[in-house]
Amino acid sequence: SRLGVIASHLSSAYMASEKGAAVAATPSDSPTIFDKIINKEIPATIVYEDDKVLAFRDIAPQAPTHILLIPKVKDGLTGLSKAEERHSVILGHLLYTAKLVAKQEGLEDGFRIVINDGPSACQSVYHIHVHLLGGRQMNWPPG
Ligand code: TR5
Repeated sequence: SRLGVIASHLSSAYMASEKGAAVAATPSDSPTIFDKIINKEIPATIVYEDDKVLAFRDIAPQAPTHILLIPKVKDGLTGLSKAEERHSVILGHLLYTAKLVAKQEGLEDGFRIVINDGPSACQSVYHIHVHLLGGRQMNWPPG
């Protein structure tokens, strides 16, 4: 089942975090749950797709609109901290796509982009992803 897939992934890759509800994972370049979403092995609500990026709704939304944008080919980009100059094009494409999806979602009044990197930021999936959040007033500073 979908929940079973998620649960087995959680038990193998996740650990409890001192920040309570948030979970962090051990950094690794192993395949992640996002590869299964890219390969359509597990379902996701895809809102945008092209040959390079996939955008789908976060399973645990933190705002009325909460979408993740990921590169279809990870190419070592477990997180932004692993970026090399060759990744500049895909990184730009992810951000430009986030703008397109924000418009598609009707976020005319604003939106927030988040990239969590590493344990201190509570990154939980080591396949780089851009969070697109909107549909409510976002607060600052973030948690
Ligand atoms: O914490 P970071 O920044 O690494 O963000 C990872 C995000 O992936 C979290 O917001 C999770 O809620 C989200 N996530 C995790 C799973 C998942 C998902 N979004 C959509 N579908 C998902 N599936 C099927 N399984 C997950 N384990």
